[in-house]
Amino acid sequence: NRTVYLKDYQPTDFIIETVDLVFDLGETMTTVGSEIRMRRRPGADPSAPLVFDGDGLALSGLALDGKPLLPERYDSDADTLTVRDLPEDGAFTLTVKTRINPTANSQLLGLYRTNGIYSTQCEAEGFRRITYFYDRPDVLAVYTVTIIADEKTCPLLLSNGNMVEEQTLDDGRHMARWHDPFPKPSYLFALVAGDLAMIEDRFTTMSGRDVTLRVYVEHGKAERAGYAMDALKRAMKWDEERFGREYDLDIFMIVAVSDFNMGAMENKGLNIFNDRLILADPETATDDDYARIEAVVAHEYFHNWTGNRITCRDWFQLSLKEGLTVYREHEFSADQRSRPVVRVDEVKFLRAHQFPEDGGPLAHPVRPTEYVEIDNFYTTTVYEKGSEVSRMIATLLGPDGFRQGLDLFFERHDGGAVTIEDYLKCFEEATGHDLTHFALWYHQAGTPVISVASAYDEDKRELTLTLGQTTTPTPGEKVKKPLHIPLRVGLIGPNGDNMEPSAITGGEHRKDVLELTEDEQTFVFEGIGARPAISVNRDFSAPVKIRFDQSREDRLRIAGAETDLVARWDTINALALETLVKAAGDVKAGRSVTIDGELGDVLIATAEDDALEPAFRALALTLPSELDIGRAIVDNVDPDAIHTARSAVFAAIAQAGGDSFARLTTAMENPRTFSPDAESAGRRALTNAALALAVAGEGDPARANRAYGHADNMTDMLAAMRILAHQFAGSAEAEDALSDFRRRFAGEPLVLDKWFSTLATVPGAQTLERVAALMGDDAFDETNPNRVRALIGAFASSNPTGFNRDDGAGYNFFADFILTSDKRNATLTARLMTAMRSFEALEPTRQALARRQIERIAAHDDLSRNLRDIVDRMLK
Ligand code: B3K
Ligand code: ZN
Repeated sequence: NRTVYLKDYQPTDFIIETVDLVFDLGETMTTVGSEIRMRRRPGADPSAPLVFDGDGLALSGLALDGKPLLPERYDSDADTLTVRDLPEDGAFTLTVKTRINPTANSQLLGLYRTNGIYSTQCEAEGFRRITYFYDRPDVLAVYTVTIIADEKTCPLLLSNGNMVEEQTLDDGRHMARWHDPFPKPSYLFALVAGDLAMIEDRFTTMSGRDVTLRVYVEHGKAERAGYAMDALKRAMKWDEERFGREYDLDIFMIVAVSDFNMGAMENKGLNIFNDRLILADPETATDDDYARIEAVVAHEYFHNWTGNRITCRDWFQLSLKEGLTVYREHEFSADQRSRPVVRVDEVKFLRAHQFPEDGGPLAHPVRPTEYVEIDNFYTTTVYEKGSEVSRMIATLLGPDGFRQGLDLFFERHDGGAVTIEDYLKCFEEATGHDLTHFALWYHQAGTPVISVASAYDEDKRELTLTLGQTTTPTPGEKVKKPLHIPLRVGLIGPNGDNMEPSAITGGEHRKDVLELTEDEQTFVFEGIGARPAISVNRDFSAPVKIRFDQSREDRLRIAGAETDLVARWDTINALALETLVKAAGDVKAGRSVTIDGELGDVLIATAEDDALEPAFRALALTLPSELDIGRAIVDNVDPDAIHTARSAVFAAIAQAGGDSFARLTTAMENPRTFSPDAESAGRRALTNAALALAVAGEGDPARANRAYGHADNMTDMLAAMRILAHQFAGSAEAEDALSDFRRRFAGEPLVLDKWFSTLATVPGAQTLERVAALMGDDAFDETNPNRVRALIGAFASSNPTGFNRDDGAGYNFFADFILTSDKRNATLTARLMTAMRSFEALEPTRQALARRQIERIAAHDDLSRNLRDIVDRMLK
């Protein structure tokens, strides 16, 4: 297997100026003609051959300046095209012809045809499955694309940029020509052809330019595209106001397709989306779906500047566009919704996905230095940790400093393919800050652990905080250095007020943000009249773990009074987690589970506090999941003990707050007509969190059953069904709701994904048989990534007791699936496989069974490069 190293980066020997592509679309045979205007790079070796990338291609024609090339001038195989004796200087045109089969393309990478729609996915290395090319992000060219297809089945012919010509041809065919004036790398190329419905709107940019906006969806689904369109317009406006970024073409298009490997793709002027991230109406989409659609539509739009106008020099710089764009997306969501609630969701996501990645066999820096398969590096580390790194820059520089640095970045690098260093330099030059030490966040993997010790001196009115930092070794990186960490700290006085120190000494700080730079540092807060409760990492200012042996009394003060709601939630959550971890230990040791009353009191008081927004109260009322508990236990994890313990704690809290929870299930008034706004969503979230507890306290599904029957929107309906299915598994009520749901949404694959996931995550050993049987359900389709993730993905990654059955049957089933799926769709399969990346945290019996199955997969010598890379790293 090839390994690609950052240190080997070399610019290409040739520069491409323009690319003229002609697609003659046929279901099983599409011909692709590519006319490339290029020249040798000044200073390049005058005898160097041209070496283009391919992937599974066959060359069907090759010409230089219009004349066919003699066989001795070139070599081609599936993966490479080499052309020799090209002009030393001066421009020339190379014409390359290939034939591809879009229908047979089950990898969903390159040009593929599913459901009658031709569409493309080229990032990262899909363009080379269409034609031979310099398929790398630092080769920017101006594209003209001609599409020829049958007019009846493909009335719609789309590509990047603006349409410049349209013509009817003979034999029922027609053509359209698109021109994109902005030079771009091949990974941003896109083509869509087929028959789709469309909604249209307009946007006037801040400089007064009129832009046409279109969202294309399957026929019959146009009414479900309105929310995505609305989110797009809000994102366009926000990016102008917040970052001064204006859209640059006359048209912006989004196409929703049903077979898509990931969420969405930011192709220039023609974003292609997984339809689950576009389609929404109250009957079929949950509040979470709406929030996700808003975020991803914005994310892909924001890429127009961070990614497209300025792109990456090479794929090691992926976080340059992804981390920054996630940060922009997060800020957008925070401005559109409740900032603290959005932030808590980000923290939960980071802890559930990025921390385990960073602490396991697949750990890598935000900017890796080597890869075997770049597809496997679209990770939560590159995306979400990368976003946290940009957020920390904003924290260290302040909002104005961040904006100045970003303005300089846009001004200096527009039209460029750049590196993380280029990005950091802009902040340094714009603000005078030195980010040399800070840059280590990009290069060192692992989650830092911050230890906190405090001492209060009443006579001196001083609080001393001693802060240490360590990062545990990660694969290939034994020695860790201290990072530059911005840590926001709050002091909460005896009456719950924020205490302001008269001075902070002992190290750099920017207002309440301490700047840790060494292994250990001591900060002194002066002018503190009483011993405060210390709230560390407010707003989750740094993506770190905190070890602070704080008194229960202080934590209860924070849980009840902290004005930074992120830190307040964090403390409430930590109190619950501590109880749950202890309970799991009790179960494992054969002791009975006891819970202290204080936890219940805190949860109930928070849930009932009308001064807090409902969405926050719902977050507080949601106990850490079984997976969260497992991660907190760290090793020797026994999923069954955790399940028993969590159920017992849940039941005890449900008993303690029975009246409150029952009252809260009806207390939130919702307007008669459904609105997906964040506030209404928050009320539904609180109602449903309370419902889960209320029925647990009552030990009777009746209340959930009624809620299911009365639900007039998908959020409430799904919540009720999940409560029935998970808390009353096997009951007549649960089975009735499940079969009602299956029947009601028989023609709605995206809604049935929620049904598959609900069933796949029912706790307990028996779920495996159900999952296996569901693979035979008419609605299941193993070629569709959404179905696979909804059933198999949910089972493997979100059902700890079902998947980790103590007889290993879950792993065996999964490994069988992985081996067949790998032949079909390697990207999807490698991603699924990461569900097992933390197997070494399991107790010894399960760990051995899991390892045996991973080894069984690894023993096959015909694995895709994607899967090979993942299993090899997992077993290293
Ligand atoms: N840039 C794409 C992701 C491409 C993944 C390729 N394996 C979507 C996004 O991050 O916006
Ligand atoms: Zn992105």
